[in-house]
Amino acid sequence: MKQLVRAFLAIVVIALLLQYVISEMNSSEGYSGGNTLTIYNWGDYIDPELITKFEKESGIKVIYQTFDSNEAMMTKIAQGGTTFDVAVPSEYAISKMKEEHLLKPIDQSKLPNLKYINHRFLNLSFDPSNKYSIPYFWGTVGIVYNPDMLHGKKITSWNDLWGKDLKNQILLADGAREVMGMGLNSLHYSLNDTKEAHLQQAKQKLDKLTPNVKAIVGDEIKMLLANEEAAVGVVWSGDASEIMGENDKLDYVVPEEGSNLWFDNMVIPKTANNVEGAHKFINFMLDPKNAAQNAEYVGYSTPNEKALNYLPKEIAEDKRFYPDPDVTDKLEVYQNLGKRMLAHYNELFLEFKMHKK
Ligand code: N2P
Repeated sequence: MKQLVRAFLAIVVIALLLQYVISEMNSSEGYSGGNTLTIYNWGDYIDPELITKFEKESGIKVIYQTFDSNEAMMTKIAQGGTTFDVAVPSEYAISKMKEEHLLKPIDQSKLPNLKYINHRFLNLSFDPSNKYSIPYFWGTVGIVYNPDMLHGKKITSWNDLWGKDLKNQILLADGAREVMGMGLNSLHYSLNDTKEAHLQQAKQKLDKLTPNVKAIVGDEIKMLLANEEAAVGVVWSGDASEIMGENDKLDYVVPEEGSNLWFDNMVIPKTANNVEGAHKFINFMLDPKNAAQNAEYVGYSTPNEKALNYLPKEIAEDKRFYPDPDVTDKLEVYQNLGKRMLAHYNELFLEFKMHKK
């Protein structure tokens, strides 16, 4: 009898343990349901205090996960097995996700704070009428550099980066579109070019940059540049603004050959479990005070017109990070080049990375 009781207890313990392990696995894989909300965002892209504030205000528990490229994020969502409620892709990725039926429509009647978004950031071609996406941050791609480390040299163009004086001095953001875009733009081609000959030329040109490239890195690029581990970085504007907050010797320039203008928007993936909570969170992030707090914390530019009133003047009026429409009109937004061409861009970028190693 004793043995039977022991065996029974052992089974109960094992069953409980299994249940615990499964629930842990689910939560780490973006499981949400009940009163939880799973958010999938870029690394270093939110003030953690805002998550706590949202949890307190809404009574919803947030599970927060990060990604470091649109490609990684899309693969994960397309694979299934996750239940992300909110994600933050960039424009070409939003267009691709729409095409692949990976997004749920957004109910704008649940977003009273949408009125604070500047019209310049609404109804853009990747999502006319904002049926699937709501602005979060925007910016450019450019060069952050340390004139002191370059003996006072000013950088103004992509082609400056190929100079012999920059040996082992450049850090590149780890993005396929960004690096390929730099190669294409440096040859005065569009960063949405699809001609094979142009792409090959861009790849060859990038390979020639290799001696000057110290590393291709993720979010640590900010710390490395602020600590003067390298003199030059190819970065998203918001990262530049954060780095310059740490080290005031640095400057940021959008190269004269042209560059990228990008938009990161909040979306509700098809796999969402808590659509109601997702709308609450999106509306919370659209609140001008929250949007300003977020922009000040992460260094990126807010599309929220009213939030600008809550930002320190030196941030809101810095034209390097809040360029006027006549400047941004000259930049290019990444187009959704189609599944095959996007995969080809990735391949070329990976080959460049291998060449670098
Ligand atoms: C934040 C990265 C922002 C990406 N770490 C810009 N699309």
